[in-house]
Amino acid sequence: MEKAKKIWLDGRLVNWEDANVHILTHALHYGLGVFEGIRCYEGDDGKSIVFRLKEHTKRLFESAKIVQIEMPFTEDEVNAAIIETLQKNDLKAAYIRVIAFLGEGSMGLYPKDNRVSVAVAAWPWGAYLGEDGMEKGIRTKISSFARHHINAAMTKAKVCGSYVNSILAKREAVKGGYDEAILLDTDGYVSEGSGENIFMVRNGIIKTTPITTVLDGITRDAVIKIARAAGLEVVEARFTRDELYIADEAFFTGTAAEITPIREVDDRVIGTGKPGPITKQIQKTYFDIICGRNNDYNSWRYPV
Ligand code: PPE
Repeated sequence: MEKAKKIWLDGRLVNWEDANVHILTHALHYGLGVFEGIRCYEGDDGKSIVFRLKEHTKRLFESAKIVQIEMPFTEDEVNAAIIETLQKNDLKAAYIRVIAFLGEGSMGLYPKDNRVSVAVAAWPWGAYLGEDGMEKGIRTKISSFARHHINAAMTKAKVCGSYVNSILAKREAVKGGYDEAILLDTDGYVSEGSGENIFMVRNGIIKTTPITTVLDGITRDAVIKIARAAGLEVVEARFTRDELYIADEAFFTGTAAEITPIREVDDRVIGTGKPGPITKQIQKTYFDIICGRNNDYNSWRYPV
């Protein structure tokens, strides 16, 4: 990974190498931390913007609320820290990682006096599933690992520890020769990718998983709004793996993955095996908005 110069840690910028924590950091042992992944883009005018910054910070605080982490900063302070981190690192385009976690103090499952630390790091990160995947689509496999049950892990919260499930699924898929995993929920319906929401298109209708078992993705929300504004029908409904097999198009959405077409599921070719027209249309609008070529959603572009 490409490093930047500074990382914001608990209120000040420190050198990348000095942004360290103690080995008894509570979150390292038990996973109690919440995070966000956000992207900063350089627009066609050469100015940088953060995509839906406030929505991401809001979700970070909602994640913290769900798992009862008391945030030592306000949303405005976190937003300012993100902008400062981008500016001081001279980053025009970057992936931003914000994390709030339980630090050292007591050990065990009843943390009392542990300090909550907050950090913001940013670094250049290209196409998450490869440039080729973004253009031609990726090959996916239904995972043998189920997505967390809604009462086992809190699926609306982006909790560090929950991502062990994602890593198991992703490793299994990649080891099997695929690009990404698709996880089913505990009732057996399609839920999401290891780090992406999923959409399918069949007979002109776009379908995505209801937010019940999945992360309430900010890219997912953007795609729903873009599609509906273009007059396309979007349904939030459960669907099965075999409905996905016979879809005309399918794609993943996420901050890291952006809009990545899916060209195969379990060795079944989706549609023509190439990104379909609706996927391409939404992908184009998404990047036009980000680059400032489409001004319909200017509130999504937070200036750096
Ligand atoms: N589901 C999961 C499980 C998930 O982790 C993400 C984001 C999404 C859906 C899409 O949400 P949104 O980014 O708001 O559209 N995954 C983040 C972490 C990826 C990683 O490898 O780390 C991301 O995309 O930043």
